Amino acid sequence: MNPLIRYRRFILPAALLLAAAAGMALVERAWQTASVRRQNSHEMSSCHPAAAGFAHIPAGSFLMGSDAHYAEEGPQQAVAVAAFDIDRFEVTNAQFAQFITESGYVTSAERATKLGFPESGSAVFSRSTWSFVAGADWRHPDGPDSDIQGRDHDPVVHVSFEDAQAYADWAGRALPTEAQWEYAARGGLNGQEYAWGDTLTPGGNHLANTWQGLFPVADTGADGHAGRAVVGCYPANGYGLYDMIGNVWEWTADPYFPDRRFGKDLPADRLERPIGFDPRQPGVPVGVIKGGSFLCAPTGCRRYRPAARHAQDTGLGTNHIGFRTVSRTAARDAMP
Ligand SMILES: [Ca+2]
Ligand SMILES: [Ca+2]
Repeated sequence: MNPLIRYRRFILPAALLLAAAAGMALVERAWQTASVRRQNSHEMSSCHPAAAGFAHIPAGSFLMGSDAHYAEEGPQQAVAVAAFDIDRFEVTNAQFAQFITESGYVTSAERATKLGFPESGSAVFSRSTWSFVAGADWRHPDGPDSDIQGRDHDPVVHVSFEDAQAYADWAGRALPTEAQWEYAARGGLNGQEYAWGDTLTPGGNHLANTWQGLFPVADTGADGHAGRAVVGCYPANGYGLYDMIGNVWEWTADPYFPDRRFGKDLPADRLERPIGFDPRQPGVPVGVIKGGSFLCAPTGCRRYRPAARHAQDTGLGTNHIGFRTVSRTAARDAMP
């Protein structure tokens, strides 16, 4: 048989695939360019980069979790939380820099060899994929050639659980428990899907920095930002808190278990607490992160909801995980 005839059934599909890939790349580049323009104009007009401070969260009970989405979010149950106060914003690069200057602390990413990684660095999502990038750390969020010049009010990233805990200790504060975090994120609404109600984009308005478009190929930035945003660019929730949903994921104090009730009787002292368990990465110490990030899309990760939770290697920060702190309290959440 003529080789051309033999292989022509493969040639057309291959050509179509190549054309599709090239087309996707062009679309991605065009969207990214447009997104940067939207981001710049958005940050000029509606962000609160200089804002700081705490919000008081009153004691109360709420429906924690959800039975309508991912299995690890259930069961939905009533949980009582004592009063506390919480940072209104994600911790920023400027705040973290002050901590580093005053304490001399060195982050996990900067001493990654001691944690078993081949060299210092961290996990970076870039060009549609995750990779370990040598030299990536909080000062170099996208890799060694990047920096945080002019990004004082971006949320700090590439912080491990240990780093976040060290900051909280320095500040005389604590990381929120999972229950505290979710209670605060709901902003006084009870049992609703989102931090602002039951509709993701009410009236077509985007109320958090997430991902629009085909994940992980192209983020259209329809919400005003493709990638991290300066803190405080989206409306506050009912408690006056910004970016509880989206922008960057946030560490909680709690170890991760597929069923959150496994942790309900653990001692409050974190040093006495187990390292958690995630069947998808057995043997890896895992903590609970909440809120989703700029990478959460309807087609990829629908975790831009207060009930959503995710397991994260406690030793590994990434370029989409940060944190905020709460006041110290002796009271544990009352989970049935
Ligand atoms: Ca976005
Ligand atoms: Ca957040």
